[in-house]
Amino acid sequence: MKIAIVCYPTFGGSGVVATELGLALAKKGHEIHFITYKQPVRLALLTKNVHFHEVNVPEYPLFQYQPYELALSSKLLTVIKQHKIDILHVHYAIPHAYAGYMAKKMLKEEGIEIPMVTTLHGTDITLVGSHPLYKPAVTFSINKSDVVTAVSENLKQHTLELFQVKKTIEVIPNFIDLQKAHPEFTDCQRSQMAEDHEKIITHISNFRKVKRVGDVIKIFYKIQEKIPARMLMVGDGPEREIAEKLSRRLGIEDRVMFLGNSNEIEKILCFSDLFLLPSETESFGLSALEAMAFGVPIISTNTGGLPEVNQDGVSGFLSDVANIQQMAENGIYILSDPHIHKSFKANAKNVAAKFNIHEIVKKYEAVYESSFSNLLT
Ligand code: GMT
Repeated sequence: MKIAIVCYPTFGGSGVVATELGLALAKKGHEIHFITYKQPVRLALLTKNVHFHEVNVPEYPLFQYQPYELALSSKLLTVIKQHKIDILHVHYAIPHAYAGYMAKKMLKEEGIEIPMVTTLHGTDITLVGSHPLYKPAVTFSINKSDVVTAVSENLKQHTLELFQVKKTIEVIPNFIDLQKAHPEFTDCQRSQMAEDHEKIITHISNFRKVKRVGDVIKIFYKIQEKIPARMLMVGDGPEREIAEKLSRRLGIEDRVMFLGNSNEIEKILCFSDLFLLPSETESFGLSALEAMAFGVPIISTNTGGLPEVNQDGVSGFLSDVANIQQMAENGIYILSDPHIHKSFKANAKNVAAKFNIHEIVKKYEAVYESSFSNLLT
């Protein structure tokens, strides 16, 4: 199949999922066309089956806001026609599903019908999409998609509660390429980050408010009182400065390293002993799944789709949002006994294996097939 994928090219989870899915589909022989404003961060190589089309929005002094949706829908029209694309798969409803629908309408005028699959990722529903300013357009775009998927059961339920959705929403969870977390991966360089007797605790996110990075620092503060440890803060965003200030205020700045955005997530997870994700909400928690695939136990909150990923008492522990004390105690429990740590590490890997990319890609292929019949009815 020839598939056009629209996504955000940045470090966010939805862009990562879209890119990894496209690459996996390309490996299976599908022809993939990524259409977005910048080459996606995880898209290192363009090959025979992987193409990238950049959406340029020309500056014009009249526009206070550059009309990205307009440029995107025009680009979609051009690419779909030129490359005879079979399926349009948009990740993140805003504004991709909206622009996709416009492209579909324009194409129909020219006698071309193409199904649109919309994948909802979370913040497009929970944080942004439900705002009264966007809600009518988001509802419309969801209902005009030929197939709608959500990355967790929780996100599906949330979408049905928040929007008047007339479509069936199919749950296709996010996934992990277990090959990338293979056991013979030896390039860990743990010694660069910590002494042998110290544990390495990691947090990876976009440092937005919803991630509660202040809680990460507070949890780490309590853990390092009991266990020698270092904290790796990976990513960047608006709350980074607050977290940096807090670690200085708590006097642990020499134990907390802010690494910024990284393309070396695999290396970092390879030497991590524990992963903290105390988010306010999380439709899925892809970073937790990535950590689990490397055998890193997870201390997370129990909101959103997190319980579908992190199994309480198995791959890690779940706590109520802001329950810093309990999250710290759970972290200490896992790290303080090598046998317990080992068993949580093995469990984390086993749970992650359920999200094997090969199985999930098959589900998307089935969705693509079904989208043709949806279009015909
Ligand atoms: O919050 C983020 O990390 C970014 C955001 C995005 O849109 O990329 O992530 C959302 O989609 C990810 C991929 O499906 C999910 O793993 C994240 O849980 C979800 N974030 C939230 O729901 C807050």
